[in-house]
Amino acid sequence: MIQQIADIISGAQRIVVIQADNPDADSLGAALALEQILGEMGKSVYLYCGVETPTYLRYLEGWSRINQELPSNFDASIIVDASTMTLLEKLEQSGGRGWLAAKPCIVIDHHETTDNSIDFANVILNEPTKSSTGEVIFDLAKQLNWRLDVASGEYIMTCILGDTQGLTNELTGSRTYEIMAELTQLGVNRPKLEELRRESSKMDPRIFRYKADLIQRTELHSDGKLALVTVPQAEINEYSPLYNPAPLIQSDMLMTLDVAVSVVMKHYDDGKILASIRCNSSAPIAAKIAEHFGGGGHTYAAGFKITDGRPVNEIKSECINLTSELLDNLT
Ligand SMILES: [Mn+2]
Repeated sequence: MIQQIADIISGAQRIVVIQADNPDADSLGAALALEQILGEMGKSVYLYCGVETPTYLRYLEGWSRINQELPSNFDASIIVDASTMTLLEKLEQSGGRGWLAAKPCIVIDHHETTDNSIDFANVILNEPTKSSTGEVIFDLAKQLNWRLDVASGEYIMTCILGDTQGLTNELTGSRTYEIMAELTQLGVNRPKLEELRRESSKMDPRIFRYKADLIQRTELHSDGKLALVTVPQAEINEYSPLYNPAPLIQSDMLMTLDVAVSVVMKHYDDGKILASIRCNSSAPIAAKIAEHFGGGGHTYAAGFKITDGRPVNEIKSECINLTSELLDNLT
């Protein structure tokens, strides 16, 4: 498989690197690392992603070189951080699938599940034991004697830190630490990368004050286990363009002693209500709450939408009662 990858790369001059429709630090870092590595080898590399790069990732120099359309002419493609066509809907819609299938295609990934797999790929290098696509690329580079420099090393470290949430989650393996050490030896400066990321995620002073407001207004119910706040249309208008109110407050809610469930309810003038639910590991009930209101999601993160015109206070009381009941049933 490694040899096949080497052959495809050496036989190609113009290479397209493709990110799926859910760009994150790993897929972006992987794409930029490949651009750097292959560029150093004298290849021309074209970066593609069907959706716009989220603003929180734009601290990575290079995001602006990503195109939302495939080039008319290329010799081979590399899809990073995805092994399923389900995540390549934009490409499918634009008819890009046929273009890719006509040329050699390599998939580099680390995801366990592969339903609806990319059947036209010539090589699928998918290693679920690795923390990130960046880690797969690092090991691939070692095997193929691809030269890594500080720039590609920084992108690979960004991949690893992104998917492992700063080396804190279970994706972090012993190899991950070894690679972090090797990248550090190469000259990659982790504190510098952290500072760049922090700088770009700083909040507007208006948001800082608004956060205090939300904290003041947060109600604690169910013996302090449920934290809930409602956000009216006027605040959505004023603050949502700067920062989404739910992520602004929900991790702080869950870091409050006894709080196990946090709910942020946005209510609009036209009667629509959008709720975001997050839970701690002690209360795996987010999906159950959401499903009661016709929504859905995961055990610890879910949401629902009400459009039948029922007033927010009614939905709120129902949510408080239901959550109390579900919490009681846990014990
Ligand atoms: Mn990944």
